[in-house]
Amino acid sequence: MKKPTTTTPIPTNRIVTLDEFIIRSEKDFDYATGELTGLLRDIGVAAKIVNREVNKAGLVNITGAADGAANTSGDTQQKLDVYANEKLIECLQNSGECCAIASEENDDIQLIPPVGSKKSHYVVMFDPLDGSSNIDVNVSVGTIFAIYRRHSSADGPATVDDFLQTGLKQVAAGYVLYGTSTILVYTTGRGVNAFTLDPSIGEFCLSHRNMRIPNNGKFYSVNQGYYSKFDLEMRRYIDHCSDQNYGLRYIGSMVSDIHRILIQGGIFLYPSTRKYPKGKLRLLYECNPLAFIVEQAGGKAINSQLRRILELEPKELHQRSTIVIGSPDMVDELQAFIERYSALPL
Ligand code: AHM
Ligand code: MG
Repeated sequence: MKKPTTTTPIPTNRIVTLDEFIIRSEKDFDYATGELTGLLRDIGVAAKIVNREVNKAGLVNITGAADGAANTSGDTQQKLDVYANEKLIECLQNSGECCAIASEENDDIQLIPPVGSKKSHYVVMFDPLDGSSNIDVNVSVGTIFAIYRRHSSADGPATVDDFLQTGLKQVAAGYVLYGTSTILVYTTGRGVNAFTLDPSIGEFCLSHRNMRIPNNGKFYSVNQGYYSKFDLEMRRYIDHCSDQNYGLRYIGSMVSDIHRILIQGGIFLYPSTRKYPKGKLRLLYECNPLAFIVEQAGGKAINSQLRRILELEPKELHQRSTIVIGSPDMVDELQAFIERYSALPL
């Protein structure tokens, strides 16, 4: 829970590492027991380990599909998906700051054994390597995470219900983009800050303070190959983007597309298709954390029925959702197309 007013002065005249930033921000939280701080640090460590392996992909035998593996959504698991999943779980286990995790790569929640007498109040959800079909061709991938305070008593084991909370209940969310540089972006509901990994010192250093998404942009981001499978309102909006000479940018790795939109403005859509009538992206692992970050930066995120992503009630761990996310004016513009052309009652 956040205190209403506190702001923590963060130095502007010298390097601020992720650890220092997290510790300085800790007193903004009522509970401030250090649990959340510890969790964010654990995730930072896991990100460095995954980054090291992603950078070596191609040199060591870690590209390609994992042997016979498919995740619960039926997607082929890459070796690096499995590696990143294991490393995140390992790092979160070490400190005992989290009592359970749910991963896009696992069917069910996984309980984390307590460390000593520590009682943890947090659960963590993540997509360990988003856009992993891009690894073999050296295109950016990312890790996405969301942290929630559990509903259930800290005296017993966590339950699935601890994970089935609306995105509004997120205590923190973030992503790590393994791109031309590696950058960790996160929010605890007090704005969005980004930390670029300086490989020479092995530290994430504050590089983008209080990120604000531009109100408008010149790029739209959608898999236009599915154009004929989209509903009329989406096709009309895409036609409109083309009429307006908006540029099309689609990396196939949502973290990368969202990162560009955070910095340059724009809109990202993944509407329903015949293959994915409810949308492809997962509400808990992808849509909610990215919606929290984008909203914190001044953007908007809704589904194709014009419902705010963060207010959707999850019914199951691997639930999918349609999504429209990005610069506020562009999301409003698309909303007008949905209101005008949708055949479904809104
Ligand atoms: P993944 O979590 O299995 O990697 O799938 C999610 C990814 C997103 O990063 C990306 O935006 C989307 O799937 C691309 O899907 P498509 O190839 O259907 O456009
Ligand atoms: Mg993903």
